[in-house]
Amino acid sequence: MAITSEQDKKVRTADKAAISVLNHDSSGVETAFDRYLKMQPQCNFGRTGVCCRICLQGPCRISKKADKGICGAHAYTIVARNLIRAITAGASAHGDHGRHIVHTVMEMLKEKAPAYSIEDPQKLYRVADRLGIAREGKNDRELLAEVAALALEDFIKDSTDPCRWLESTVVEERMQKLEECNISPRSIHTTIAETMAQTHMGMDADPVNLIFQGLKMALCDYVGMHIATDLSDILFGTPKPVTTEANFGIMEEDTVNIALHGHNPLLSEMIVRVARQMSAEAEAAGARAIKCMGICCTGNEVLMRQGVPVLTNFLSQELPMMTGALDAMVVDVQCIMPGIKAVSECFNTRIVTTMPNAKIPGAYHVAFAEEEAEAKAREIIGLAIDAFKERKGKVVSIPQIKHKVTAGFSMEALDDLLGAVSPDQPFKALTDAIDSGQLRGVVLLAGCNNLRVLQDHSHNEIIRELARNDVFMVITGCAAGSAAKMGLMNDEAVEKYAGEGLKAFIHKLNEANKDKLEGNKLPLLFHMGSCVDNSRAYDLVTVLARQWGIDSPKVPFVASAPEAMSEKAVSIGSWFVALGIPTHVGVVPEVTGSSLVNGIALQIAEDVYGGYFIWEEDPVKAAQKILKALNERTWKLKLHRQMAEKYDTALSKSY
Ligand code: BF8
Ligand code: SF4
Repeated sequence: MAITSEQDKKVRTADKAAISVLNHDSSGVETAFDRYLKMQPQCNFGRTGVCCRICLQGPCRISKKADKGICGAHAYTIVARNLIRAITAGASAHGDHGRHIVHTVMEMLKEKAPAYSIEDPQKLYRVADRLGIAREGKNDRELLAEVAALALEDFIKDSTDPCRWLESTVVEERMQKLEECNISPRSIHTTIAETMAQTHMGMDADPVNLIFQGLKMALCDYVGMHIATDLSDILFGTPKPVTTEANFGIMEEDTVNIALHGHNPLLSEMIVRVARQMSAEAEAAGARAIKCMGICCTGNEVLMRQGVPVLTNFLSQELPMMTGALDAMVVDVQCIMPGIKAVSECFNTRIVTTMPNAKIPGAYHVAFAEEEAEAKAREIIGLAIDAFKERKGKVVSIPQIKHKVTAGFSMEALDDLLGAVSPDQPFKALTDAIDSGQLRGVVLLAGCNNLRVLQDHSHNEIIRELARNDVFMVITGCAAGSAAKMGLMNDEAVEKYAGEGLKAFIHKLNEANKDKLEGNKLPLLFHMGSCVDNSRAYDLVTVLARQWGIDSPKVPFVASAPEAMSEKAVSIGSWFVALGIPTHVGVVPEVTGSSLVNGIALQIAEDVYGGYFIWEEDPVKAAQKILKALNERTWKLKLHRQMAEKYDTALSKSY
């Protein structure tokens, strides 16, 4: 979207509630929207990946004047090294998240974390079966101990056996491919050490070797997030459809408003639970109730399991405070702007950090501890109630914008819904719809916001265009926050935006599941959760591949991160590519300084893995490219099936 006026330049968002806050704020408080403008122009060496700061002789910047670094490193080495260090940081973040949950499970099994329990034994059985753990004669705790021990092995083992969470969740042909290319990782922590060593000054200068290591690292990202998803479901329940609301209008003047922000459900689940028990304390302070609401991926976690409303997504995380109505923002890890502290000072919001590795100077810090999780949650809610007491009676300005949201579509929930149409093979309902041309394929919308593009605009344009073209869409992360805020993640959006095929498909599911949905109807986009739950999205690829009897690069599935921002997004995109999926990124990553590395991402990756990147910032053109990628795959699949039928042979394995 063209930025035409000075005001538009400052307000780089398509979210009406965010615009309203930015336009009406007279406090002069600085937000990311201002800081982005102050940061212009940004350095093109960094932007294209050709700045090396790996040793103390640097920074070395590749230019017409200097075509190599001081040590002789070419642009391709520098770009590849920077890229795979970003992947390593992303995989470390997801790995750390997953390992924290493994640790909590182990503490729980030692009776040291009394607030946690096995909420979903059925999920435990499914995970144990998938990992090949015999269940006979074992109770749930013994079984969980074995699952957790295997999870820990995927973090630390030194043997070259495949990671169990990789091997057990991808089709056999994909695993063979990863082994053949020597990118099947030993374990998460070993691979982090390998990659950091390989990218040290004076180590690997071969860009192809570096990129292969980067893909191995990215697969560790996948393993870490899959472990996080599985164990979170076991501890807190596997998501089922829930309906609630999203955007700033969910805040109320007379409730204690608490935003839960970050990624890890370990504390936020406790806060939601304890908030439900503390209504008397809130009423004593003059509040009608305590209202929890989510930001970023912690928001997704409590949305899909507890029906907690969505406040906002990444880029507008500072703005809810500027309404004057937010009493506390509780943060755990990742994607937390340090800028929230300065904003909070002007608006009486308590910023509460909780994790030892994500503190903000001057903020309240309540150290999270598994053994006293409920007491910590109580302490934090107490801080929010104190803030409410100080705020009571003061003017607040809450934009009255909110939309209905239906979320919580885990693979289990999809299996259940599709099973109402096709009981013996639930996902055949989806493959049949694609085979018949009713649906064009499946797209995952994922990823962040990024000030390089107008907030939420690309997400929304792409979603509408794909809906119009009958694409079945799943969604995670801040893309989901965007769709929720803008009124796209509900049944009304089906009627407004879906093409005839998609509409008919969703109507059929509604009809078949009438009793289960209890008056609710299915949304335009199927919310699978937080960013770690991109593991669920890839489980969908695997299930579809198995249903068709093909390897993943033949599945008409595309991933798209229209407003990617974080190193985690770089990592996720890279494993999607290695696992055979075309992946659109709407903000060109820092690789264009090497035509060789850029060429690997855009083209050569496809020859080797079947997946490849698509860089496209224009959302309309991006939607066209995504549709083209889906069409190529449905066409090829159809042709191969026709040939197999005609000559009575097995379906071609090639892609
Ligand atoms: O892990 S989508 S801005 S919140 S990185 Fe961060 Fe990006 Fe949001 Fe979730 Ni994912
Ligand atoms: Fe420069 Fe080489 Fe050092 Fe990088 S590793 S900063 S290119 S001398």
